[in-house]
Amino acid sequence: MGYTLTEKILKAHLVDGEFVKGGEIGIKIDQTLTQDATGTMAYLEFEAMGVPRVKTERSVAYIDHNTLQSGFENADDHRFIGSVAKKHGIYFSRPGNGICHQVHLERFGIPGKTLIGSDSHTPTGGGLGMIAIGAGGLDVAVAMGGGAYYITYPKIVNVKLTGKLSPWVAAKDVILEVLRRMSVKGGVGKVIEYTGEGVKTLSVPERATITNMGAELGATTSIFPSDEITKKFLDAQKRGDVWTELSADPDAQYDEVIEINLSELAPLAACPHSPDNIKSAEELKGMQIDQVCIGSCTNSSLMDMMKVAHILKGRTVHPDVSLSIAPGSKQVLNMLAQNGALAIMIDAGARILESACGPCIGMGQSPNSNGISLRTFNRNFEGRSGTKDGQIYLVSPETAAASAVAGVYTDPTSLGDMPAFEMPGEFIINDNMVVPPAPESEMDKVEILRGPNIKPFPVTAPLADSISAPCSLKVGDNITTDHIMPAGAKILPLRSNIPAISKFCFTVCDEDFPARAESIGKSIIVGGVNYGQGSSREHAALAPLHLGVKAVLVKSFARIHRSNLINAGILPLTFVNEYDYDKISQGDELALENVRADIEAGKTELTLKNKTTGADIPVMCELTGRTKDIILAGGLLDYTRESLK
Ligand code: MIC
Ligand code: SF4
Repeated sequence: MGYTLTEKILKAHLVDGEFVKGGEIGIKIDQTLTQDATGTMAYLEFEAMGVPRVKTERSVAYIDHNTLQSGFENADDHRFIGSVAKKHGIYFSRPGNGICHQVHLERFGIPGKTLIGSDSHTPTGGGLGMIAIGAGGLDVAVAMGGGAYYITYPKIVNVKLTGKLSPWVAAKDVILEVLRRMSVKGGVGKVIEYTGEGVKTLSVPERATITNMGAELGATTSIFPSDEITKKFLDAQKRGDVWTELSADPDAQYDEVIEINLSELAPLAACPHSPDNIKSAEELKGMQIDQVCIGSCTNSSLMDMMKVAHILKGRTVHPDVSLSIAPGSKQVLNMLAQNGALAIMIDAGARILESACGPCIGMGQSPNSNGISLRTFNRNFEGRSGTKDGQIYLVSPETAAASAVAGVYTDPTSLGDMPAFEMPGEFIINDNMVVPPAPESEMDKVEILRGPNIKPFPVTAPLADSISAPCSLKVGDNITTDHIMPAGAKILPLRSNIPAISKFCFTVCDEDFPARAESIGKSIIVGGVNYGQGSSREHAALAPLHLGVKAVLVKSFARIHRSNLINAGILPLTFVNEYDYDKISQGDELALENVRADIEAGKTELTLKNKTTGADIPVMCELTGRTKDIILAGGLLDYTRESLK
């Protein structure tokens, strides 16, 4: 029996465990990336581990999220990350160089390699044929130190592409179609592997749009084969030497198969407030809009921008619409400047933003009250834009540009003939904004520059013998990390200060939660299905940790958030019977007697007592050998420190 591409790469990197579906495996990590909003914490953790130089083939620290410097905090973080990078052997992509995933695809990604990044959209690298996975900062710190990265051995879903996209239908519409079919939790525990004749019709940046937004399926990652088109892209980046041909064996076995005929797709949009709330252009056309934002790690490649410029050429942004455009990298922006496309955008009235995440993470450009905003981004969770009642629709760059001009949601296929957009044979290469690390012989001379906002990692403690604590918060289904630990221009500067950022924890759902949890001291959170979907931010675990949360009991978890809870030493529990969710109310006194001894003994089904109602509730605590030890030690940092002793 042949192998899937995922299996081939995982097999070549396997350092622990066996290939049993649902079992835990450890893989060697070749490359890591961090961004600044998760990076400060990741590097504090790396420092705490005491490893002098990174042991990966390539580690890159990007500055792209916290680029609005409305106080000293973000600038201090940039400086801290730059100095840590220089000392410990990490390449430093300076602010202005672009969004981590776009730049990594252009300049560093290599087919067949493994990459983990402290950002959930790291799977963008799957567009080049990498196994690229989003992870918490601590996991990235461990990988930089040479440790393996652990995942559940995934189910592998084959998305077979046939046909060819029609004019003005985009790669974004492909992933929106996959989201329509699979939902935001349909990918949990799975890798999505794209195959079929249709693959050959998609460029690397188009493939990367699809693997990028595979994060919204909850998938571990997504991957495309590495073929002649990959070679062409790498050649144009003057990196053809790193290319290897990679694909699944013809007789590879998949756990699930989904077929998509690209020729049959039409433009789609994800409606508020979930990336799987899909409607067709037909249903939305004519809807009045207030804002259009083009950019983000999903849709900011040169070809995306060239299509936008073509649509804007000789036109003016509608008077009722504000259009902003953030090209994904310095390379893209530079090429747009040199080929004249930037002038076309400026002429049309677009507000050009720096190459960074920007509005995607609420760093500016929040829409007006109740404003309707079309965005080429990947997430439209409630409040993420910075406007609580903002109505965010996720669309392709083609739909975004056509609508910006018309002032209403517009089906781009109404634009008529589409010219052939050819990727350049050579991109402009200038890596002058990537600072290489100091040589090892000089690392001692590098001073680490810490600002006053950078506070140490929160205090952890080994798992207690028993937990007796009230339910401080009960929430529903599909709680995102943007609910747990909101982002945006006001809160993001506090990413290196856990006590300060904790004051905003869960405030989207309940403004009183932080004060209540802190005054209770120890507590348990209860939630529904797919709890913690979205971002990799470990702050969504570290803030609850700071506020005294000892366990989170839900119907089901999203992958990265569950790992982050374990890494923070917070017990992840699931209901054995989902209907028991109704047997707990906020404020109920809950108890897990002898929980430490039970977990030590390898028990996976525990009994949670609701002392207020008297109900005994069976709960699952599925921890494997390693995750069990992490929880017992009080988190990954303590566990790693112990194992390094
Ligand atoms: C996001 O898109 O939600 C972010 C901001 O990039 C996060 C990381 C973070 O919260 O810092 C992610 O996707 O992991
Ligand atoms: Fe940045 Fe948005 Fe991409 Fe997250 S999803 S990395 S905030 S551009």
